[in-house]
Amino acid sequence: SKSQVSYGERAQQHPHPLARKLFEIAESKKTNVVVSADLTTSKGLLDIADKLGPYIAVLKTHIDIIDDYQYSVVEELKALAAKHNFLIFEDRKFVDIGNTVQKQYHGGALQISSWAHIVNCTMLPGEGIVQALTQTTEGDNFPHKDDRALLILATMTSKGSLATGEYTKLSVECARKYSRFVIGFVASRTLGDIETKTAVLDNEDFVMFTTGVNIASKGDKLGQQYQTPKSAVETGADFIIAGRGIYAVPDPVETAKQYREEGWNAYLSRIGK
Ligand code: 6AU
Repeated sequence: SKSQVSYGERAQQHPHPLARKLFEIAESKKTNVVVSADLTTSKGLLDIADKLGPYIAVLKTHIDIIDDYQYSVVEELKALAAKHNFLIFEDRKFVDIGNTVQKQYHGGALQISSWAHIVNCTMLPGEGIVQALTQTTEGDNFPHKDDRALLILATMTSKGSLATGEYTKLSVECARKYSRFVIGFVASRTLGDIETKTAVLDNEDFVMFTTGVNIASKGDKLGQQYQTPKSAVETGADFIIAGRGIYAVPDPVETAKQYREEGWNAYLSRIGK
């Protein structure tokens, strides 16, 4: 895997333009933090995006949990992403037949493909979901092709998850087959060795996003399971996703800086610096 290679080098080598941009952001801002901004009001979301913007590489949204959602919210979010140089990841977890996910991604109430750089999907429906999402970014009338990418949810952090074994194996196979749109995974362990027994090939560069990251807690009452930024990066995370550990504490800015430092130091020791 590419886990011993620096973000700067991966920025130069990666075949996908959005992955290159992501690694450039990480390198220049010295951060591998993704804040999961699971706030339920527009104001809450935009405030956190503006305050934490300087310390994060990616802002992750669940746009459908915003009580007072209007399209202007994502326009403001886009402006903040430009101001602070971060990417937007809508954590939509598409999970349906190809025909349905195309409509959910491109049009509808949320217009996700018009503003989210990154989206994710699960492999439960089989290969067709990845094929369908990939296909619609390749049409002539889609203007954002180089600026959009997909992550496959290859394992889950919740207790008793069934995203293991054959499910995870298919995630890796589809990431390979559709690498023109899929840049990596949301997953919690090094996929190649542990889950699939299929070693990730040397020339591949799957970007690994690891969630369930929290410095102060081991889990919640609903089955979420946490590890620290350090252990996530040590076991293969390129980007660490933290939600409540950052936005739901008294001082989110100081805490974001702390996650950034821990995540960055673990990255530096991983690449031998
Ligand atoms: O740090 P938390 O527990 O407050 O938030 C974790 C965030 C939530 C979840 O919807 C999401 O990460 N998540 C995901 C993602 C990112 O796809 C996968 C998973 O297995 N576990 C998980 O918590 O927004």
